[in-house]
Amino acid sequence: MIKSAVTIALVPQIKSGPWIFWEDLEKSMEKAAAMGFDGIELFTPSADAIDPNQLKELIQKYKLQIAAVGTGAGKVIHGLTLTDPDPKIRKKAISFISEMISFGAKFGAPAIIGSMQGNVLPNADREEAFTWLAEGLERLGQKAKEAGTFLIYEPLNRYETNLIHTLGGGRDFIESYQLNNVKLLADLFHMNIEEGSIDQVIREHGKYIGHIHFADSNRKPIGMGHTDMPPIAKAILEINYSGFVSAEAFPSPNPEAAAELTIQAFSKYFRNQ
Ligand code: LER
Ligand code: MN
Repeated sequence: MIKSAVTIALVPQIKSGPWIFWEDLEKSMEKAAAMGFDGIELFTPSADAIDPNQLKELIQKYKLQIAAVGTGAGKVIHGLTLTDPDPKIRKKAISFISEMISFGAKFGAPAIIGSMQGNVLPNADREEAFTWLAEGLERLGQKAKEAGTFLIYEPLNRYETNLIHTLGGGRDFIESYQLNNVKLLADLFHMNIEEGSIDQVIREHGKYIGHIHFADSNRKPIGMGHTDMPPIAKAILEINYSGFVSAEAFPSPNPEAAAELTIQAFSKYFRNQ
């Protein structure tokens, strides 16, 4: 069954970003649980920012799952990416993400590689950057496997990376480098910018999709933009997707209302069929 999730960001440096809840962890979890979400997606400054025992108690208390953990703080706070030309930085990026994988795996949650993929720098060799990315994803996919989970790679829109923008590009990359244990993230906001037909692309890449970011065309909660959601929801159901549909959207008009709009949209499209 498809599961609902809402994002909680605990990284002050990304405060203007597309995350629904910003206040302290427990208050956000209490609200998410009261609204009926199945899980939360967490963005933390590092793998040791939250005491795992405390988080274990909270997820039991509020009956929430951890849908996924974001790794973007590695770039925002420490300037790390998997495609930095400096091997020492790439190594640090791999260690940062490895620790996030171990942290998430304690809760059965996969880690997401979004902005940590980086960019090909001007005048740099594009093939070399793809090789570094593939090396990183292969090692981290292996690490996730050992930890009992999988790794999520997220194609981002052209304004955030110059590497891979579409699910098709992600699939070709996984296939050509024969990456193991790496799934794709279908972020409906990025897809709205980069894909032709979102529902068709979802149908074509069903077996590759491991996580979904749920946001409208303007990155506000579903229903606040012009994305034509019914055919997209139909495609998600048709591929028998059983992961999380997670609200990575701006807290517009405010976190509580954004979460409410999200859970209503989620119920409309995925529960009351
Ligand atoms: C960034 O735009 C994004 O979609 C995140 O999920 C990646 O860190
Ligand atoms: Mn995303």
